[in-house]
Amino acid sequence: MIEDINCSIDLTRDHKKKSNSAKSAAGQFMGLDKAGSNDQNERKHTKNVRDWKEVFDYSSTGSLEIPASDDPFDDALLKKINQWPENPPEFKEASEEYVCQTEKLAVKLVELISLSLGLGADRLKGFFEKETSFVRINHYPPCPEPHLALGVGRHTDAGAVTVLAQDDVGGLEVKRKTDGEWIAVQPIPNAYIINIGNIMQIWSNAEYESPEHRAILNPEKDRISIPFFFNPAHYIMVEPLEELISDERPSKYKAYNWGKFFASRNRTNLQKLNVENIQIDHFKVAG
Ligand SMILES: O=C(O)CCC(=O)C(=O)O
Repeated sequence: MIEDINCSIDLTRDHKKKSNSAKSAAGQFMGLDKAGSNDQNERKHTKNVRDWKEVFDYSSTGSLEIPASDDPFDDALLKKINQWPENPPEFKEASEEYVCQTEKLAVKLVELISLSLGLGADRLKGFFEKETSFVRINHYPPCPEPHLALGVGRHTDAGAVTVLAQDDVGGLEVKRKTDGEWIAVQPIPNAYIINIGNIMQIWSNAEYESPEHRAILNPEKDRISIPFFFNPAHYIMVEPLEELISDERPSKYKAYNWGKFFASRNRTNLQKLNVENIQIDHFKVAG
């Protein structure tokens, strides 16, 4: 898949124009989002800082149904439909096959995590019935001043679990909790990196923890990484599972609506708001 994507970077250039014009017309498509745009709506941010990358997103089910805004009083939903470039012609089929297989792995992982928490394998299955999962193909162009920018700024993944493929260039770093050092995650051929996301941290009442990570840049080489974000339905209220709450281990988090959280993370006017994007710490129970 990574090799195929590398060959496709240039071939998808013509897709950018179509993708971007469709998005600005209707605001309801997935597809390409680029690093070099001056358009506020085309920018990807992490923690209110511009990322040095371009991305191609597609959902595992053909479309994503998510809240239109993070306003809690706004019930409107937005359906974002997958968009595909005409070239290379096999890109759509290969990408759909990729997400189909990756999703099977994610389902298995969630079952195993559930068992590890002393719950039934299917305990979490229902949350994913109208899932909002998607694949993101990250392309990090070479950066002439890599120490002045980041491919993706430090963040934890918002969803349940992430299955991440990366090429052999390297750049992913994970923060070591004990001393705050950034540790390089060396690429291993044909191996995935599995990230626990915020939702799993909360469902497990902090038995699992989502690691902070970021992607640094290379001065000479392009880099590709492909996370699959396994996310529940937008209407799910995320809160610790009742089986994991006890007098000895009270609930550590307040409930929140996943769709609204997702919409908030994805809002594009962070610079105007002058705030960092929302973190799960906002939902931590005090004490
Ligand atoms: O490029 C990477 O290795 C990490 C990507 C990532 O963390 C993300 O897209 O959220």
